[in-house]
Amino acid sequence: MKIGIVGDLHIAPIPDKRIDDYFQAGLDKIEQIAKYCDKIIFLGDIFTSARVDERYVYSLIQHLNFCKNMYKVEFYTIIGNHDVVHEDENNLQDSSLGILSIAGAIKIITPEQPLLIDKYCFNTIPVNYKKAKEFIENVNYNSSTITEVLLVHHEYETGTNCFMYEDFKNLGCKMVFLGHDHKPFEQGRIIYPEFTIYRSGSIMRNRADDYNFTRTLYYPVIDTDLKGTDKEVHCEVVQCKPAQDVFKIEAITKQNYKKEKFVEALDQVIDKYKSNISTQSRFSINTILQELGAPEKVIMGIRKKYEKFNETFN
Ligand SMILES: [Mn+2]
Repeated sequence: MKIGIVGDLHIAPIPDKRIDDYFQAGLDKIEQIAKYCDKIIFLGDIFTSARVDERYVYSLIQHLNFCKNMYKVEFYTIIGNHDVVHEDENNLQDSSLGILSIAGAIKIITPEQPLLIDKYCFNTIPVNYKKAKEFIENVNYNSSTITEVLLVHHEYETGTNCFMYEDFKNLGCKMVFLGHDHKPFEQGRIIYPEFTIYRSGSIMRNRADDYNFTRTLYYPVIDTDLKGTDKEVHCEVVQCKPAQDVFKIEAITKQNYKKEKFVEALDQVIDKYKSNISTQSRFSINTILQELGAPEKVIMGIRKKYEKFNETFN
């Protein structure tokens, strides 16, 4: 049996940087995945807000039911921060995701109701960071017969309110799948002695961020027939249009231009600072960029470039 674990769908409203039919693109991707998998588990943020236009909700219900009938697939999800008001699972009944669930189109996995498929147990933690942090302090999934899988809709080792390796290492789960952050891990996963953590990113490109112009969309699949082998989890590519066919041309050129502009300015400033002995002691690329008014995204991009070549960025 193949279980696809799919990153944020983020249905509606249509992002202003897109020129194609974003909603239809989402439906097409669901169908592609449904053709391949027996079960599909979403990692939260099915919707971009707790209440979206009901036309999207009903079309999505129809489409999920169509896929269920056509491809004999089942849909599940955990709850994402965008799916409920105030990051509170108790508000599910007033949300678009709640309607999806009541309509029977999708089943919701909660900490109280984990999902058991074959010899795999899919657990999750609360969507609110503080509650989630308290929750995992009292959890131990250790089991010798069942593979415990944790589905998480939170930041990991980056940003504020993020989880760290230490938070998960003693939980007794073998795999952790992350939603929320739309940007995938560079290699898709990080392997630790205790568990492997996966982040494949959103299957949608709803923001005109640099990485969305170049990346391949994919999702991890657990093949339960290959349990215990090194092929137990593999990745499947999601076919989609090239970036230039879905994003406004300004979105693409603006991003490239912005980055080039700052890299160029930075080079000039570094040259200047380097030849000036009196300023060398307070030389900081980060500070220079801040002074130039570089946006956080650009700073991050440059920082990554430095780190890629093992150079210090401070
Ligand atoms: Mn989210």
